[in-house]
Amino acid sequence: MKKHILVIPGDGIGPEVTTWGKAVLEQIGTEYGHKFTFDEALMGHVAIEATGNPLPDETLTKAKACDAILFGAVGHAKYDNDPSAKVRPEQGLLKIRKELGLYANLRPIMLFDELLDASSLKPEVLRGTDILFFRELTGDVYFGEKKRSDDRNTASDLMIYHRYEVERIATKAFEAARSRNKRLCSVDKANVLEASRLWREVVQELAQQYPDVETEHMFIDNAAMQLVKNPKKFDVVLTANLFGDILTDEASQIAGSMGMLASASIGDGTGFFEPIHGSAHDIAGQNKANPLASILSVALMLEISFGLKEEAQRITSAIDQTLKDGYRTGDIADIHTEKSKILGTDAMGQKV
Ligand code: GGG
Repeated sequence: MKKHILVIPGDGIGPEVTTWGKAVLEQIGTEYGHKFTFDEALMGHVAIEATGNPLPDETLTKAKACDAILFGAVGHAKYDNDPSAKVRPEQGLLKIRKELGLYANLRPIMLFDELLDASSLKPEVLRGTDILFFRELTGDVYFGEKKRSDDRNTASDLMIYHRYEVERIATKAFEAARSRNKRLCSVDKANVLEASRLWREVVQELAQQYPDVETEHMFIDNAAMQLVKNPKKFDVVLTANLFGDILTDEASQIAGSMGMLASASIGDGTGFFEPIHGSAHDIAGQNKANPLASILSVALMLEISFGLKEEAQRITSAIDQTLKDGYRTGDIADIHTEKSKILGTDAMGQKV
């Protein structure tokens, strides 16, 4: 198989972790006889510094022409301390999602047995958890109109959803539920928000077409609580952009660390694969970041975009073995980890 992959390392720890995602792709290419070619492009703070634009035209052109995208992270502490900044790294990420029609963000909460102790939750609560989140990605307050009053003392972000936006992601989630354990939980705030009432209405209508799928509706506040109380309760979780962003960061603690969660953004065309973690500037350039989420993102790319299931499985098995051998990055190490087996980004990538 021949595929052309665009690597967008981005900011902070993005370049360090995507190096290892790319290296694993190259290794898979060698082992299985696939020809993967690569190009690189700028996005986020590095792109602002180089061109003034968080998503340069050149990056978008390359993104539209490739077979899949491996992305790292965007963000910089500088903007966190300057909330009035007009141009921000995250705008690049939001724009590329919109431009590529990447409306469905799949976030699997995959548990490696070896990491049960790395979580702050009890192993007996965690064991057997396997959740697939569908986070809507191109609507909600992220894209609704933003306003600030002339005196700067009042601000609003419009939470907006259209029927077609809910329908298309809900369809993907129902199809996934059908191929898994036939359970879907749609998370909203329909007791308060009109956008959530539309969300629930559309999901309820669509559920009629999937009588084999047990459909449940849950308020976001309850879902956030249930997720840590009894994560096994969930199988496919369908939710909006903002709720999904927050809920999956919470869910990363089930897997042991943000450094363990990969994601696939899909929609009308090219797939976009990235760890759920951000740019983590506090540890950037220190060889401390966990590369496993980037490597797992590559496994998702192989399976979802290229249909290479065996190759994807080969990657998860390699990670499983590395963890069984006792190797950990700092974020997933615990009191049982031998000091000599706590590795930096590069050594961990090399082991896998
Ligand atoms: N790799 C994920 C990343 O870079 N996250 C930073 C960010 O801006 N996230 C916003 C979002 O995912 O909606």
